[in-house]
Amino acid sequence: MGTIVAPRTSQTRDNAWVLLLVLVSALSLAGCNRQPKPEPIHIQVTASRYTFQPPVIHIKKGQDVILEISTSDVQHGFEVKELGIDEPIQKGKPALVNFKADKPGEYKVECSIICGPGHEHMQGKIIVE
Ligand SMILES: [Cu+2]
Repeated sequence: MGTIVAPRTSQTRDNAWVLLLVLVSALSLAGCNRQPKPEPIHIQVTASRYTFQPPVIHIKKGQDVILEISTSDVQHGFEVKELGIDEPIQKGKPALVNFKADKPGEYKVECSIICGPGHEHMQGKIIVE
C-alpha cells in the first residue's frame, strides 16, 4: 500500500512544479505585454550643399523616431512644416530631433537656412507608412 502512495505523492509534487512553471511563464509573458513600447529608431542624416543624406527617410506610422542630423559643410536648417520640425544644424553640433508621425503620407523636408545659391533646391522627404 505504502509503495503505491509514495509515487502518487511525487507525481503530485511534479504536477505542482509544472503548474508553478506555467504560472511563472504566464506572468512574465503578461509583464512583457504590459510594456509594448518599442525603442525609438535612430536615423543619421547628413545635410550638405544641397542635399540631405539619405534623401528619403522611411518610417512606420506611430514609430518613435530620433533623427541625428549633422552638416558636413556650412550651417543648414532641417524643416518639416507638416510635422512642426525646424532645427538649425550647425557644424560640429549634431541636432537630435525626436518625433512621431501618426498620419501616413509624404512629408517634404526643406533647408530653412540660406546656405548658398542651391538652397532653394535643397530638399528631402520623409515617407510615413
Ligand atoms: Cu539651405
